[in-house]
Amino acid sequence: MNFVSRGFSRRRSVPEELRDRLPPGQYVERGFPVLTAGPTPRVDMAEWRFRIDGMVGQQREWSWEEFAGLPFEDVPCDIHCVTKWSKLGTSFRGVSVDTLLEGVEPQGGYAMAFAYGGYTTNLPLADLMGGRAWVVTEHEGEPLPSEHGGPARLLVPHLYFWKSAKWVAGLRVLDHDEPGFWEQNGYHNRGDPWKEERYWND
Ligand SMILES: Nc1nc2c(c(=O)[nH]1)N[C@H]1C(S)=C(S)[C@@H](COP(=O)(O)O)O[C@H]1N2
Ligand SMILES: [Mo]
Repeated sequence: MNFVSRGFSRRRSVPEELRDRLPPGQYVERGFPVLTAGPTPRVDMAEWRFRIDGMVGQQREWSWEEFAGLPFEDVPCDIHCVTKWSKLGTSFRGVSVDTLLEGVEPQGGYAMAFAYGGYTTNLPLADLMGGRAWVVTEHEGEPLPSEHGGPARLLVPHLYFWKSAKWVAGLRVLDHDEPGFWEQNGYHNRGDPWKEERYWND
């Protein structure tokens, strides 16, 4: 009775207590791979800004010093890359997008995250709210390394990791949905790892 697939045996090597945290088709990665389309942009801290603009009642912008004065929280989470690795039980520290949206008065239901270096990714505003998205500056107690998006990256752990824009520079609120960089290049528009929303036809 040799009907157990190889994929299944790989899955069985996951410790019992973590098994129900691994979405379908993913494997556990203990390191932290770097995946970037293009070079790592150099971001000068004196020039760094995080901005919320677009269809808003009130545009907001923070310098690094201003941002550092916002309420930070620890974010223990699992992250899932569309290339099939998942990193379970990691942690970041940052400011929740709910906090950043206070007083902004969004006039649309969508957002485009934009980054130093030109990367973009689109999300419904709902996926950025409700304590599910952060702009993080630390990983596991250390400043976020530049190859992982430092000084600051978006973190949206309930969606595939391409939605977590590294070197994030802001959020543009839109009244319609528009595909970002990977969403124009074959990746799924939303990217829920539990539904295996990897590519256009998933
Ligand atoms: N600015 C920017 N953000 C990005 C990317 C990128 O190329 N540029 N790649 C995305 C993809 S596809 C993944 S899987 C993760 C990888 O993050 P990591 O390098 O910290 O593992 O970042 C996402 N955010
Ligand atoms: Mo990715």
